[in-house]
Amino acid sequence: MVHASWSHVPDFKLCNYAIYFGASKGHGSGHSAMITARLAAEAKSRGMKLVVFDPMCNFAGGKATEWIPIIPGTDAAVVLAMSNIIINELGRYDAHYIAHKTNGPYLIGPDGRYVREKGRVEKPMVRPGPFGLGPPAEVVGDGDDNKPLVWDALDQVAKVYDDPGIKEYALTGEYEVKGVQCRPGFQLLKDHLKTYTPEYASEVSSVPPETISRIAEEFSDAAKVGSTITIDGHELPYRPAAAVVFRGGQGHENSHHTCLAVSMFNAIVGNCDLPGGALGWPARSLGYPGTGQLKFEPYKGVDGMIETDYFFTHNHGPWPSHLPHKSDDPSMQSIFTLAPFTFVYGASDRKELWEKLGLDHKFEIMFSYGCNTVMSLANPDVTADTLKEIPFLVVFEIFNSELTEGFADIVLPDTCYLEETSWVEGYAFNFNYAFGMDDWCYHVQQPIVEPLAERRNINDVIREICHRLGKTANVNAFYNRFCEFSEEDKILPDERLSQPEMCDKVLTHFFGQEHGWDYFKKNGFIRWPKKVEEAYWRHFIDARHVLYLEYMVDIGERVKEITEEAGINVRMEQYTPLISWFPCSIHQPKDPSYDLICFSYRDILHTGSHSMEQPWLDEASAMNPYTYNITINTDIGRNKGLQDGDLIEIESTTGGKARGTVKLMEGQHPQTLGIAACSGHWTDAMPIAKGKGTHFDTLIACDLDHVDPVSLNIETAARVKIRKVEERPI
Ligand SMILES: Nc1nc2c(c(=O)[nH]1)N[C@H]1C(S)=C(S)[C@@H](COP(=O)(O)OP(=O)(O)OC[C@H]3O[C@@H](n4cnc5c(=O)[nH]c(N)nc54)[C@H](O)[C@@H]3O)O[C@H]1N2
Ligand SMILES: Nc1nc2c(c(=O)[nH]1)N[C@H]1C(S)=C(S)[C@@H](COP(=O)(O)OP(=O)(O)OC[C@H]3O[C@@H](n4cnc5c(=O)[nH]c(N)nc54)[C@H](O)[C@@H]3O)O[C@H]1N2
Ligand SMILES: [Mo]
Repeated sequence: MVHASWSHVPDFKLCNYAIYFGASKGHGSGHSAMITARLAAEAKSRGMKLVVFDPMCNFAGGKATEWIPIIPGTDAAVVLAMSNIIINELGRYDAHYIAHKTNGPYLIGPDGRYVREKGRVEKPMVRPGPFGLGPPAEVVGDGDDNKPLVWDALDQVAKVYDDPGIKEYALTGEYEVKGVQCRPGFQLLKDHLKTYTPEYASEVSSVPPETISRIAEEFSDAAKVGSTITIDGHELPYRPAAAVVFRGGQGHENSHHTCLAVSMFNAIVGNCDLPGGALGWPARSLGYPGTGQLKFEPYKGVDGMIETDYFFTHNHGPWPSHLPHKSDDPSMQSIFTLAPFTFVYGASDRKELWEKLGLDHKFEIMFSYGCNTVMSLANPDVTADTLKEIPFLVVFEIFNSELTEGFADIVLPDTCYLEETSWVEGYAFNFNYAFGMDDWCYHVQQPIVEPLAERRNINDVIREICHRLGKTANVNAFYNRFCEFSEEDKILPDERLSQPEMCDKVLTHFFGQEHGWDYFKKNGFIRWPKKVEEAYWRHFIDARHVLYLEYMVDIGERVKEITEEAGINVRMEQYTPLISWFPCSIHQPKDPSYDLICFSYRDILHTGSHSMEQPWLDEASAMNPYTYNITINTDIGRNKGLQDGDLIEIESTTGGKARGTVKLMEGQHPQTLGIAACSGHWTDAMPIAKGKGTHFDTLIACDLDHVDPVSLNIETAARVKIRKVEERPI
């Protein structure tokens, strides 16, 4: 929606002031962990100031110039208060960026919608179905024949937003257009932000008001709004300050608004995908110079908003999003069209939801590849309930796990990365490419040992299954489309390519005849310089992102209609176009004896839940005080009569119970408990990992009441109480 990417990072090479809201990028976790570790270390030694809002002072906070403890799930309140200070008190925002790169200047009528050239058209436009799947769907926005209007402050007249004759976009004020009173979205936002005083944000987040004001001022100073930098002959805006958010800040019932609050905060200083600012993972490639292949870029879509075909699949679909409609889709994503994923299949209330929607859904088969759903999703009792109902479950794994032992009908031993031949690892997500001006690089995987025992690569197995089903032509058609093979390069319908043959085909297509599988086998990777137009694409591409969430009006109306009719209770207040902070269930316990908020964070030693069985990492984990222990603020712990090594039981408001040992910690927010990684394995198949650490996910729920009602992101923190116990196992 903003960066045409999965996530964002500071432009480490040029940034002088970075703020993290629950992210650990550059400290051994987060995405592209090794690229960011190198760049973050260089930035720190160059003098970049790093301010980390985090409930604990561990990997991110411990490396920060300044650690600011915060109550989980309250980041947006702080961000909005800082935005208020920058816009309304300091008046130091980047008016040019807001006018040209966001929908801030679009005129908003009394109904909350854009004021358009031809007024409101009742019949929405139709575009391909969500994610290119399913039948065509109605889309928010009216398309090219009925554009939103802006006000030209010099000509004193309304024009369509992309009229080449616009002299000066009005960002503030009130106007009358075609008899309608309207104001630019930015003016509405500016007024709305006034309710976010530092005192209010402080009450919510526990961050002192003077800290909020100071950081806002430092950030807007550091951003040097108005300054420019020349790179490779191009003069670009220079904005050496960035704010980023990831799983910590975003994993709550107010996720959609929290992420967009951080993006708005960046937009205020005009720094997105520009030198020194907040960068998405590379979203624009002009193609490998020799062949022009591997080309992708964001472009101007409906109502001038950013769209991209590359990210995720070649069928992202339009932005703004599709309008909700009733369908027989049990994921409920035809209703919650702003949700990229669904929680429904593993939810404790799924049957109730389906019944209310008149759906009778049952899975017949599940294929699982590289996830341990029963460990890593939410309370295993709930997940197990879903899994038990699936008659046939096939798991591709490299170890036996809670999922294979408890639920799989067939376990297919997959190859591990040391046994694999693959071209796709260098492609996959844009995570594989370094951001900023660092070179492009494309790598492959090649086996360094023969697959052990009966291991077979999933690719071969899936293709074999498809072949036996008579679907080889479909598989080939998929690859032809995915790789964008030319007519003469297309895989023939009945052709069955081995993995090395496929590698050769794809690599020569991308990088030319001289760079086939043989070249990569010898060299491992290929690299080429990035262009300014790629690294800092925002300056070169005419496309906007949202500050005013106009899509919420139409989408909200429909969500309300559909869910009310079905008798499903959705917290509709989040369907507002004005970016806001909303309290979550963790902030409002019905029973005050649940006095702590328990959260989880990445341990740099571990990956997901599965590295817990690695003997070396187990040894290292036992030597550091965090991996296998539950952290609590020292004073609070002592007040509760606890000392290091004591056993406690944690009970959450949603009925989960877990046990583990305590580690008192000065650098921890007094109202919180921290649990590292995803530990607490219980299967006999993992004798090293079994019984070590605490299974955090037991404490979290998976149901409609504990998701963000817009993005369907589940609440990843829990409201809990603790008591001292004598015995360990649970
Ligand atoms: N080593 C390692 N690296 C990984 C992974 C791994 O398992 N191991 N997993 C990968 C994956 S799948 C992901 S999604 C990324 C995640 O990447 P990040 O989101 O960067 O990693 P986390 O450690 O989960 O970061 C969360 C931080 O937020 C803090 N936090 C928790 N709740 C809140 C809150 O409400 N507000 C604020 N301000 N802070 C909060 C935590 O203490 C922690 O410091 O990492 C990827 N990289
Ligand atoms: N407590 C806690 N829980 C969390 C999080 C957290 O921070 N804390 N973070 C959440 C997030 S952001 C994410 S993305 C999820 C991740 O959750 P999952 O994706 O479920 O990750 P894991 O639990 O590590 O399970 C990965 C499985 O893949 C297997 N595997 C590894 N390599 C291969 C391979 O090459 N081939 C095959 N076939 N299998 C392989 C491993 O053995 C392991 O069993 O966890 C979520 N849950
Ligand atoms: Mo993740």
